[in-house]
Amino acid sequence: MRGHVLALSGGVGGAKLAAGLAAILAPERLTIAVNTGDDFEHLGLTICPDIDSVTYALAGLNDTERGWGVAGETWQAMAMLRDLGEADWFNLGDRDLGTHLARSWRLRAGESLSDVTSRLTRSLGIGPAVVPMSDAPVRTQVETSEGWLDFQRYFVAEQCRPVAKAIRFDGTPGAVPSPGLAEALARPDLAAIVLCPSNPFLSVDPILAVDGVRAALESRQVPLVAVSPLVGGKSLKGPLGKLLGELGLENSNRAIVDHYRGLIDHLIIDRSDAVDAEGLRAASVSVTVTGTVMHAAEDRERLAREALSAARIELEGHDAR
Ligand code: FO1
Repeated sequence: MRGHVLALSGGVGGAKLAAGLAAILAPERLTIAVNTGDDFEHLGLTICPDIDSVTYALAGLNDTERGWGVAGETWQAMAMLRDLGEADWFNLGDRDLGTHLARSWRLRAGESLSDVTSRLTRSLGIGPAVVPMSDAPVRTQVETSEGWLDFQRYFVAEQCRPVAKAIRFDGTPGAVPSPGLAEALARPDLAAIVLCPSNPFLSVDPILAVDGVRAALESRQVPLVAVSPLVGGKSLKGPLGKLLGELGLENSNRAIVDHYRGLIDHLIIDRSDAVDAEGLRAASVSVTVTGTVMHAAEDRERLAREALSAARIELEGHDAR
């Protein structure tokens, strides 16, 4: 099948698959809608970590070792901030700061997050539409033994150490999909939806919490393929394994499928979790077992091809570059 592909993504792992999809699909065939629940205001700037992870990955600027930010980054501004006695728990690289400055002043001048994101991604030569899940602020918060923490406090300042009891997305209900996400969901030529390998609870659930998105996915007429973020029952980066335990769920793909019940048709899982496949098929989800760890561009593109093939999407002559 030809047609348009909508990818839903968080940061890091999701951004890698998004980059793989962008490498093999013609730009006009792909919309990447990104979680903004991790966004926050810091030092007067609006930081959108997942949008930036996707943007840097698609522009080939991302730091693959660290998993976030720009490769070859320098930290002079951070050193100055520290000397000035300002908050230094959230690391802002010099080049990355340029992104936050460009975004923040334009938001303050009245542009929407969609407009700003489009401007930034086009300036960096990115072809596919990268859109926020919503232009309205949605803020993920985690309830811990220390009370409700804003996402970056929990994730970066506390390094996910406090035990998580519950998660909420402040601003929902009430946040409507961004124009780009709404348009992609309503496209007559929408042919597939891909859930990138992002944390279901922290990165995908905020997208599903945006008004109408879960309902749109539930009533979809096209295949929805998810790539599991688990590798050997754990996430490569981030707190998914820990979180599953704290929420009383098992560390396996069964928990992912149960969480996405009614939403996904197909789950791509890593070879190291092959033992999960039979149980997933019994739960009426079709399964691909393959290598899901994306070290290099070839891995990202191969996994993207497998996701599209599971969704019965054909590549066309002008797709693969
Ligand atoms: N993650 C960290 O663990 N420590 C940091 O200091 C940090 C800074 C940072 C700055 C800009 C940016 O776009 C992302 C940054 N991240 C940092 C990642 C961020 O916390 C993301 O929300 C997570 O990667 C989850 O997707």
